[in-house]
Amino acid sequence: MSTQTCILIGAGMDCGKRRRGCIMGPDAYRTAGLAGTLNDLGWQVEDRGNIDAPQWVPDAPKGKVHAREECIAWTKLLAQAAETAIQDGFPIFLGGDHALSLGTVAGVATHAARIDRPLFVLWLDAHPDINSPETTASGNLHGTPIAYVTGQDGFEGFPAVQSPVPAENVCFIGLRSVDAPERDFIIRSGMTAIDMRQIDERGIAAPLAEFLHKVSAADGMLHVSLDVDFLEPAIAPAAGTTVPGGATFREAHLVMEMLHDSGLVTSLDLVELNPYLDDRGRTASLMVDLTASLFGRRVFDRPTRSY
Ligand code: B3U
Ligand code: MN
Ligand code: MN
Repeated sequence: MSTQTCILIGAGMDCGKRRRGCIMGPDAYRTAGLAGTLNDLGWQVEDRGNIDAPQWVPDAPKGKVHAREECIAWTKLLAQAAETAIQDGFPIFLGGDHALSLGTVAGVATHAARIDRPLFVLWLDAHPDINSPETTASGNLHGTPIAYVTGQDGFEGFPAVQSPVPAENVCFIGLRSVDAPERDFIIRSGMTAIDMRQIDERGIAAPLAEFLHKVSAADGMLHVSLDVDFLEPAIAPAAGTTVPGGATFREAHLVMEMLHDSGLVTSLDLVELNPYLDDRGRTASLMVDLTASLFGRRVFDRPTRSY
C-alpha cells in the first residue's frame, strides 16, 4: 500500500433500498474498534467523522425507483468526499448501503484520471449491482452502482460520471444472485465475473490472482467494495439481503490477505452492514477483522507478492 495514513469516512446512507438500518453502520464499525485495530497494525488513522445526510429532499413523484432524489444528493456529497480523501491517504468508506458506491467510485475515478492511472474495481458481493434505474425490478438503487460508474444510461438527474471505469477493469467475486438483464450485460461487457461455482471448482485464490495480475500490469489503482452479503450469512447475519452459499470465513480472509500482499489497493468501501440485524456485533467485528487482514494483519510475515 502506498501510504500509511488511512482516512475513515462514515456515510450512513440508507436510502438505496427500503429496509432501514445501515444508517447505524459507521458507528458499529467504530464500536467494533476499527480505528484502534488499524493503529495497532502501524497505520495512522484520521477519522473524518460521518458525512451529514443531505438536507431532506422531496422525492420525485412516486415511480418505481425508491428515493432517487435523496440518492442523487448523497452521490454528489460522496463523490466530492472521495475525490478529496484519496489525495490525502487511503480512504475507507464506512457504509451505509451499497448505493454509496455511486459516489465513492465516481470520485476515486475522477482522481485516478487526473493522475493518469487506470482505476480497477473489485466487487465482493453476492450481487453484481449492475441494474440501471431502467432495468431495476426492485427499484432499489443499491443494485445499480456498477452500471453508473461504468457510464451506462438511465441515470437522469445524477451527476455525469466524469471518468467512467472501463467495463474490462471490473471484477466481481462471489456472485450467486444475478438478474436476467444483469447477466446479459455482464456477458456483453467483458467484465470478469467469478460466481460461487467457479470458486467451488477453482478455489478463490486463482481467479483473484489473475485479476490482480491485470491490475499490476496496467499500474492500476484498485478500489475494493466489500458488501456484507459476499459472506456466508451464517457468519455474517447483519445484511438485509442475505443469500446462502457465500464466502467462508477462510475464503474471505484469504482474499483480504492476498489484497494486502499485492500492495495494489488504494480505497475501500465497507457496505450493507445493518447493525439492527446483527447478532451481538459479530458481523461488525468480522468486517473489522477482514479489514485488518487487508491492512496487514497476519500470522507470519510473507514476502510481498507481485502479481
Ligand atoms: N439485483 C437485485 C437484488 C439486489 C441487488 N443488491 C442487493 N440486492 N443487495 C436488485 O434489487 O437490483
Ligand atoms: Mn451490493
Ligand atoms: Mn449484495
